[in-house]
Amino acid sequence: MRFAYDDDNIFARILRGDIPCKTVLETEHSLAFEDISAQAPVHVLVIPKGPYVSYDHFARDASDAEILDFNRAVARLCEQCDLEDGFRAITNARAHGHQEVPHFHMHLLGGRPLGRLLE
Ligand code: D5M
Repeated sequence: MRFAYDDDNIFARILRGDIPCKTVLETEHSLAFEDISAQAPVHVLVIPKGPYVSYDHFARDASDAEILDFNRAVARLCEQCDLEDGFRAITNARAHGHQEVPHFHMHLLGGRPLGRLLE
């Protein structure tokens, strides 16, 4: 698969500091910030700083250091955002996944019962 990264997407602009975000956590290779249209009391987007379009792009091409950093950031966020009662982690990819922003991001949702996702 060929992944073409669009430098002009909104999360790339957040990473460049061109537009603001409400940062929750920043690490060497990752950034977490509040989703602008929160669906739960906790709704954080976790993104790598590198130019990856989707989860499969990131998992295939990112360095071990970037992948470890991302996953450790998620674990830190679970503590920092008091998600001990549970959470949902979602990542949408491309058209069938209804991905709106073409920079890989993980939605981390929690703070209330989220209901059943799949039957
Ligand atoms: O969802 C993309 C998500 O990104 C959606 O929940 C809104 C959020 N979003 C869009 N623009 C911003 C800004 N500027 N700050 C914070 N959150 C934002 P997906 O469908 O997974 O691509």
